[in-house]
Amino acid sequence: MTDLKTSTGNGGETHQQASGDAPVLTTNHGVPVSDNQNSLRSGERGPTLLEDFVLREKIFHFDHERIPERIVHARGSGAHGVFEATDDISDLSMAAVFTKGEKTEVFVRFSTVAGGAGSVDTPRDVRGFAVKFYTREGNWDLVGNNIPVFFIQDAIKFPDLIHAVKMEADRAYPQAGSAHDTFWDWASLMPESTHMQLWAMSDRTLPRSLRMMEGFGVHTFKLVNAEGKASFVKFHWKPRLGIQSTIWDEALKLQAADNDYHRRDLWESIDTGAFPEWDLGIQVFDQAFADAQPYDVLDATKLIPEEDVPVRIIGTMTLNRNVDNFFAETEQVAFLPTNIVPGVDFSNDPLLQGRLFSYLDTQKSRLGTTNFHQIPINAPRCPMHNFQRDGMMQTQVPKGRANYEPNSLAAHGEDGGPRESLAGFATANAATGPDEQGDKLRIRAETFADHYSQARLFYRSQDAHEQAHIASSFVFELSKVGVLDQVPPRVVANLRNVDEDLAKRVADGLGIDLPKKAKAAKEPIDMAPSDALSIHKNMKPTLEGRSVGILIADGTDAAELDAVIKAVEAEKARAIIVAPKVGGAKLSDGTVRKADGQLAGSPSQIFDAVAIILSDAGCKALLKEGAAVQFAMDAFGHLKAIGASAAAKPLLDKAGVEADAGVTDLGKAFVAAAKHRFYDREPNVRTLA
Ligand code: HDD
Repeated sequence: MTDLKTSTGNGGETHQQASGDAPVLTTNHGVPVSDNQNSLRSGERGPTLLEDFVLREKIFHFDHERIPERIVHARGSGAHGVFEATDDISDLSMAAVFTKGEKTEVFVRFSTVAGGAGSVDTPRDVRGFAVKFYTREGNWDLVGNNIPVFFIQDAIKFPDLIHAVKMEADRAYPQAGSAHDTFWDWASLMPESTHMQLWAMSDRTLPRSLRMMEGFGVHTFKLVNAEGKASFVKFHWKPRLGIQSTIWDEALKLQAADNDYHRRDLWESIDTGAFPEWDLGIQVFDQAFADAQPYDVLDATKLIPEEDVPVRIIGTMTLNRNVDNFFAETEQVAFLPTNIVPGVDFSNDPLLQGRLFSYLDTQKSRLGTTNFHQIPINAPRCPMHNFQRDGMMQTQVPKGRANYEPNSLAAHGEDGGPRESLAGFATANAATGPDEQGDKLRIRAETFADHYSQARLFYRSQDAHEQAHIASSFVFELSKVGVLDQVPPRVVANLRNVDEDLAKRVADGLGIDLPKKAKAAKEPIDMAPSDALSIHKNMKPTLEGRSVGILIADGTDAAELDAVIKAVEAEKARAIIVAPKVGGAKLSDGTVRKADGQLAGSPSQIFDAVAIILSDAGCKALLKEGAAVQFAMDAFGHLKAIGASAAAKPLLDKAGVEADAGVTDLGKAFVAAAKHRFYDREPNVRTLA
């Protein structure tokens, strides 16, 4: 128990002196500190003394608190958890992490890509989905995204992509978004980025919650079994809560309402015991399948339709513990695609091959030392021995003389250090087919030349609402291209190879003539649409893990309110009371009900559905409250269910809420409606491209 005696100094400041079990405040070198409020000075009003090591150490350490932020994925949120293997795949991989029933500690970091560490959570952006498995055979890092393909085919283009998408070099804006000249200038000149452009312009880049995103390893990897037999594999994370996204206007308003919307949502879910879960799935295939496809499985701009190779679920990941310290864990965690374990191997994907250099290199720059693997969040949980020594910030104290190998020190009774094990070899030698060898060339295989067929596949697999969102996003983003008039037509010229209707809608939305179709390096083909690529076709009608905002005011019927709260909580959702004053509202039965949020700071975009429970007098008062009108108007505009008491009707009318399947009374119909979004409403509330 902390036991502090408090006294007041001359300046009125508080001194808290340790007694009992409270630890003594010390310097970094363990010297007790008697006064943490006043620096050492000569006389009461004299100069501060250079010898004040307490002051100097404190300021010195503070001055160096920041480390370089990640060049990409700087804004992130992390959590601890466990992965449990649920299926026996020993015929495919010898990795211990996949042994049925094996539980492996994990750390996950989700991120946006383009923004700085202090940027907001909800811009239109790809999300990073990086998982570190602390397996008993060493760390395996699956460093993926929430989109299964990437913008480029070869890592040599990565610096150009990132320079183009991040804030522009001279003016240092915009922060965290692709809607600007340099990104679209670059993208319009890189037809290979077209498929990922389509994903980026879809609602995939507007996740409702980090807990409701899919994750993908993106590249083709290999699984290797104990006999050294290799199979190709793609990794998928499937969220148990279903995939769900917001819509653009909602995401924009979320930025204003809560910069930390996703970070807070992740933290609070774990904190309240609603642990986020994902199933890990694999698509496994062999060289013969790969050879038969119209795309190259080593090309990271391509996916393998789940209808062609079904996803087999092999385990479940549960995030069950928030970090104790953001910097020590989430900021210092270092993910390395080079971290693989026996039983998992790389493919020759040229994007993956380039990543294998970049991540190790960047950690030295970020964390300052080659010994970053000793930082607790990065350290393997299994024993680790080798002959690497010294370096900055070395924290280990290896004993004896064995810092080289081979050695014969053991013959003299000394510790000779660790030795090689064949356990590591089957992985390194595994091949799926004849190794590709040949002349040294800077060249890309002809099988990488088709840049449009899968973009078309993606677009044509979406429902009509999703297609409208994609077309409208292109219009929005290209409308933000300033002086580079040549860029929007160039994007549309590419889109003509994807889908003529899409190109027309974008050109029309921009108010430009349809440009000549861009010349395709290889003519696209029509692939069979894949339902797995649509969010809407895979949404789960559920309230689990969601939240319902309940707007009340003085006079709200207490029984009606309690019934809604009960019904919402029965669905494993959170009921959050919003009132004009955070102290609460006086209900019909005379009791005062405290609010979870004040109306002005709790707009409806932060909820999945809203209930508006007002008395006649309460409604009358709220009619003059812009935030209340906006609450209903935005819930309607963001296609959410609205359950309202009869007396709330004037507020709904003022907000322009029209009767439809999503506007209900407060009974069972409301909870049933709250499990859905009402996309059919959208043409009534906004014009889409
Ligand atoms: Fe990367 C970070 C995902 C291509 C270079 N990347 C980073 C993170 C994720 C990804 C999730 C954040 C990890 C964390 O939370 O700390 N990156 C991807 C995916 C890619 C990809 C899915 C393509 C399939 N990346 C890629 C390429 C390169 C990099 C081609 C360089 C050639 N990525 C980096 C990096 C980062 C990084 C500069 C920044 C911070 C870090 O590594 O640790 O090295």
